Amino acid sequence: MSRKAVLTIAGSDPSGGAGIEADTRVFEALGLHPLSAITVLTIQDSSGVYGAMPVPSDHLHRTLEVLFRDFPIGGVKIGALGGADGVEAVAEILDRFGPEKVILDPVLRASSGFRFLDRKGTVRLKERLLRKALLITPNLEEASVLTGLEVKDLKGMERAAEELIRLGAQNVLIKGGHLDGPPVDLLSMDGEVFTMEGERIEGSFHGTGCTLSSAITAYLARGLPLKEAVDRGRRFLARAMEQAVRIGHGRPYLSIPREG
Ligand code: PXL
Repeated sequence: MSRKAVLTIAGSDPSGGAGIEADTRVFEALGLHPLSAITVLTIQDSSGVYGAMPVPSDHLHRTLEVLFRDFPIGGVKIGALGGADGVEAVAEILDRFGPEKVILDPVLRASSGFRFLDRKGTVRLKERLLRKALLITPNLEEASVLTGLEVKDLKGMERAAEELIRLGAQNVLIKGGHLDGPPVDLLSMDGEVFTMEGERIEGSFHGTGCTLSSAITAYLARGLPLKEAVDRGRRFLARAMEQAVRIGHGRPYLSIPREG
């Protein structure tokens, strides 16, 4: 018996909806062994994020070093990073161990508004992590902050994707969930641009970005090519949203589908 290991480098959400807690459940559901390195400890519930304590970057660095030395790692998902020092620690490890399948979800703010990465951290992320990822998965706001462009419609998404590639990104998925109208995602891959249509599922959910990026990472680790991994990841997220459940007093939580 063997099982592939995949790694999430992300923040912890004690309420079990986003971050590490979402990612590890997705990996498990898709038949992979979840490794996790926590970057920041949040305080949150189903209504919002109330605080965050970054894990000291030397601790994060040592955690990653120990995991990379022991496990063959089939894929790496990077989520919230908590600060410029954390960005640097992750970049150094990626330089040293050179994993092939790295998915970067450039989390800057929680959907409830709480800021995870300051300006310095954002600049460092652009300089040190952007080019190392096989795919980056910004939402509209993140695409706008990273490029300095207005990103409000499909045209804006196309321009932002082009700019992100110019800045060094290998492939870009801009998520259109916050568009007015149909939620179209835009994938810029190997010089081609694909628009990926989706059904609007009414409601405001917790952990959608984390679930999508970890599902894509898992499908890549299972050996699917990037485009298919993105397609399957989007379908996985849609199912998790359709089956969302209200557990706390605030927003509903996703139900992670059992099979992949
Ligand atoms: O969805 C962004 C996000 C990422 N990571 C953690 C979070 C959140 C949103 O709340 O808590 C740990």
